[in-house]
Amino acid sequence: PFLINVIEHENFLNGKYDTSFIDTTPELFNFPMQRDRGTKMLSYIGTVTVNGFPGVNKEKKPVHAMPKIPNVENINFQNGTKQILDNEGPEGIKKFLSMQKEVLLTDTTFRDAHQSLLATRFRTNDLKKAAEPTAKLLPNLFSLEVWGGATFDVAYRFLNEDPWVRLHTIREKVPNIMLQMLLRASNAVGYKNYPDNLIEAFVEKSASNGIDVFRIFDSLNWVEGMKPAIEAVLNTGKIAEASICYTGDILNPARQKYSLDYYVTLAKELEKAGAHVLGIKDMAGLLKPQAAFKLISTLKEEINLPIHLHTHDTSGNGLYTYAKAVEAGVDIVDVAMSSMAGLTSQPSASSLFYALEGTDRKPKVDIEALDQLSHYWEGIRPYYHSFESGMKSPHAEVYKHEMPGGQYSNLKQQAKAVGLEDRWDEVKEMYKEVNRMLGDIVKVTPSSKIVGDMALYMVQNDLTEELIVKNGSGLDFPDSVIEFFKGELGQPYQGFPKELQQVILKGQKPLTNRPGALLQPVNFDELKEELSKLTEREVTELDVISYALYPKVIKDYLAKVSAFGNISVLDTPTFFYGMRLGEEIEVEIEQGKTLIVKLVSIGEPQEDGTRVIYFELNGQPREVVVVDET
Ligand code: 3PY
Ligand code: ZN
Repeated sequence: PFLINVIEHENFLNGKYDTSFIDTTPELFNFPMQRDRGTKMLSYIGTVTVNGFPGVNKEKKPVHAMPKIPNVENINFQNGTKQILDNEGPEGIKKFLSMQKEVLLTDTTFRDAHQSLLATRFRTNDLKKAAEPTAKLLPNLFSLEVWGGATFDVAYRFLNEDPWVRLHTIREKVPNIMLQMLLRASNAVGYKNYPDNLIEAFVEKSASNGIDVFRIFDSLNWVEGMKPAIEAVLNTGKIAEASICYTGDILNPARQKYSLDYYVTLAKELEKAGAHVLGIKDMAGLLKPQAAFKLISTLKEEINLPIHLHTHDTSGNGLYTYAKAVEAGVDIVDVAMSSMAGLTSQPSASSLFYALEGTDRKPKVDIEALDQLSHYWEGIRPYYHSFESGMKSPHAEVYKHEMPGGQYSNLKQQAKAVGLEDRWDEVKEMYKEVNRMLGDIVKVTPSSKIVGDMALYMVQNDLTEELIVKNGSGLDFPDSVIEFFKGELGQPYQGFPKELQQVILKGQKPLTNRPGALLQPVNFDELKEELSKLTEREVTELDVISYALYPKVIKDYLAKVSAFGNISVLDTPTFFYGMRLGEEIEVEIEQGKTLIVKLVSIGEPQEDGTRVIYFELNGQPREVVVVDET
């Protein structure tokens, strides 16, 4: 299948992406404002039926078996970590962790698992149905990772839904387990450094709208760059899980830039900065089992914080790494429900459960519950099959190129888009080479993108390091690479390679300070006024924060909302494929208000490029006109 996984694509990140039928057909928005919700929804269904959905294979709407939602009607919520945090604060959580002999689990199915396997495409409509069952069936989880990372902009950009609403929805259904998010420190949930006051406001609102645990990382492990985010989280009274990103190999004598000492020093700095929990974020899955044992046992001696380990199972060794980490005393590990685990995602919760049988660290979870939840996700996953990466088996090569799981398929798509599909092996080799040229940097969003962009650029232009140094003044380097060398993402460990920096910057002076401290603070009142002009609905503080982070994305999102209304209520197959002729669906547009929609027929294309689509809405005939983009 042809997959378009664009979120890391340069054009996309520069806002040059193609929102095809929406951007190129302004007449889509020429509807009278008073159009009712039903008609707006029919316009969406008609449009997607005729034109398809960006990135979804153009095929007949598949028929799926109904995913089985675990029935938890007769089960009560048990108190969990959320109550401990609310009653006793972060210190209460630390105390609780110190008393557990069993390893605790974070379920990543609602965030990283689908970010890593399905280009972050899970919709709130599917997530929300698993939220209450998860909360009731797995009350002993440490946390549910549900937000942050790429989920924020993908929700607006591709799913036409509001990530804040997702947070509220899940929070309402999960009163007993802490909700966790991934925060890219000064990059928040974006790809660049933002002004400090925006980071503060974003963290404050994330906390007051439901986030309990903030996993904070910097893409260069630059503690200076993490401090404002850590500070902001400490001010909310929630959990600051400051994280080390793991790269290299502490066991390899030839790769000692990132040595055991390096990580211990970093961990101590994070402890000093006020972290409640130390996160070890192994974003590419490079932490080998014996290295995990050594790292965790050393950190357990050197610092006085609970340790939360995150890995990706790309190499196939994830579970072995966890087993060794558990042996070394790790407090919490990240897992996904089986049907959403493995490969570039996290190791499976059920597999870990069985692997630890016979030890006193076996997690306190109900294996039947894990199975039931896994069956639900197994039923949901096929809805998103167009977004599968195509990786079918463990990929131990990751130890060589060190590409984060989420980047692998993206970069492959980018390579394909610029005609380098046949040279993919060269691109992987070049990725490794560029990492070396850049001085061996930590590679995780957004620093990983710099390495990827440069690798593609070099392969495409048949460049070597030598040619770059020789002919650099005449070369037009990728923007992300220039920004990196300018210091706009912060400072890499042991600094920039000076010669290459001079070549790339062509005389410009790099920053040595923290970029966020130099950026103009965001004027929220001004933005609110600006945003109010773009929408007829009332603008909230949350909208303003989103707008400050992603102005163009929010503008596009609001335009889609005014054309189509709230389409997050549609079931996922209808959302991606529209309807079959003669099909009838029910759409609950709000609690207790259901529309019955039947697609009666699709008119022939007219001279002006439109088609009339004939529906029945609650038994009454309705027509909508859509632009045929095919
Ligand atoms: C993100 O920043 O989205 C990540 O998941 C990095 O690993
Ligand atoms: Zn991850």
